[in-house]
Amino acid sequence: MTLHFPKKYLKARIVVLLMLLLMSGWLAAHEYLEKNLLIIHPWSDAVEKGAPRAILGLEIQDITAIDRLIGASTPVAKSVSLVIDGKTADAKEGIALIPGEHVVLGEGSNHFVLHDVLRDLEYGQQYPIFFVFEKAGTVEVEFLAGHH
Ligand SMILES: [Cu+2]
Repeated sequence: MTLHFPKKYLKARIVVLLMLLLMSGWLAAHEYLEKNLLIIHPWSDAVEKGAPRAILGLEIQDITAIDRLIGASTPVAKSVSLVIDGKTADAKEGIALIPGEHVVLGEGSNHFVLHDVLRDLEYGQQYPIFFVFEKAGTVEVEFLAGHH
């Protein structure tokens, strides 16, 4: 492979690469370790106050005991529902958490929906959310608006 970039851009390219590395480290740090699972990077759509809905996703990893994610609530939305297989789920149904599995919730798969958003969810800002697990109980974390 031959690089055709003039030398004067080399420094700028290195700076950009270092910045990307730092940013990825910072984003990876948005995790919450609970006793039997790791909650990774909860996020939502960035929407304005009054939006009827915003999708909310997260990942769950390092599951060491069978559990079930059965709901969520947040002070920034009137209600939160869980969508499983494209349908609003019964709270008891929830999402099974099996040891060794890596669960990804988000657009195009199972996810949460915030209904009637009560304030602007600004890109890059974090807001509180309570996830409810059958065994782990209620866990308060923060989700990031606008970053998927
Ligand atoms: Cu994150």
